[in-house]
Amino acid sequence: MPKLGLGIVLVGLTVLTACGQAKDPHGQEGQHDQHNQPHGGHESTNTSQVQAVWKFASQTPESKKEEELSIQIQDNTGKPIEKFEISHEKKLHLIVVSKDLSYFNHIHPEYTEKGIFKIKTQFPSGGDYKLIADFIPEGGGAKTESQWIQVQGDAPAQKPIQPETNFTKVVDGKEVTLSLDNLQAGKELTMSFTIKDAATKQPITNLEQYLGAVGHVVILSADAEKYIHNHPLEEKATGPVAKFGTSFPTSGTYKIWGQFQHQGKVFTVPFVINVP
Ligand SMILES: [Cu+2]
Repeated sequence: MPKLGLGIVLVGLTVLTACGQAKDPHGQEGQHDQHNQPHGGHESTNTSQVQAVWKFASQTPESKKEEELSIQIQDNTGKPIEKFEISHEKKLHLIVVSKDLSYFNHIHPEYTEKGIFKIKTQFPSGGDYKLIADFIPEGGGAKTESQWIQVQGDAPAQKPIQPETNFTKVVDGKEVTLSLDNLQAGKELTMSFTIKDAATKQPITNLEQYLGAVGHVVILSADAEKYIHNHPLEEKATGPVAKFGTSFPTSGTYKIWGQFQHQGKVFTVPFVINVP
């Protein structure tokens, strides 16, 4: 089959509400950096409305193969947006999740030119994935653009997304406990991760900066439609506790991934919770 250079072309248009907050095409609020980033506002520049054009270099992405993804950020007239603010050390953050949220990846496509970011990545198996790009056009507010894609290859049975019964777990030799005060939809709350050495049970007090903060948290609703990205209340904390302010828009099941760095290695700890 001849390759025409373009793989699949997918366009997601950001729709703005009256108050300027970005909404994704499914009508959910694109929440981002709730406590420290401005919303889009009523801007006269055309960065107030953006769209992303998602392409794979190959005809169709396949699992277990290196696939090159390009994401072009455009204004609503299709003109490339070429200048971006650096947010947490990067111009664009990309979250990749499988439909059942069992797979999570947080990667950073590199800016090339003409509004295009590129990255090579691998998908562990076939099936549906959601790609979520998080960025700030220069002079504009934080934006979130997302796209569902289909990856060819053997697809394992989907795993049910089940709320945890135990909020302490061990990942990469760290014992991590999640606690949430005031857990209720629509309420501001504090989410705390307490991190110990799993072997010695000693609190870890020398967490390192990861992308300019003690940790990063990404939250998705079970259907992957509601996306929340939080940064710590105290960015320069070093452990054993990392606190994040957040709010869940509706009741239901959510998956939370906390990412931290210790002794040069990043570890990711997932928790599934039920929000009343
Ligand atoms: Cu990132």
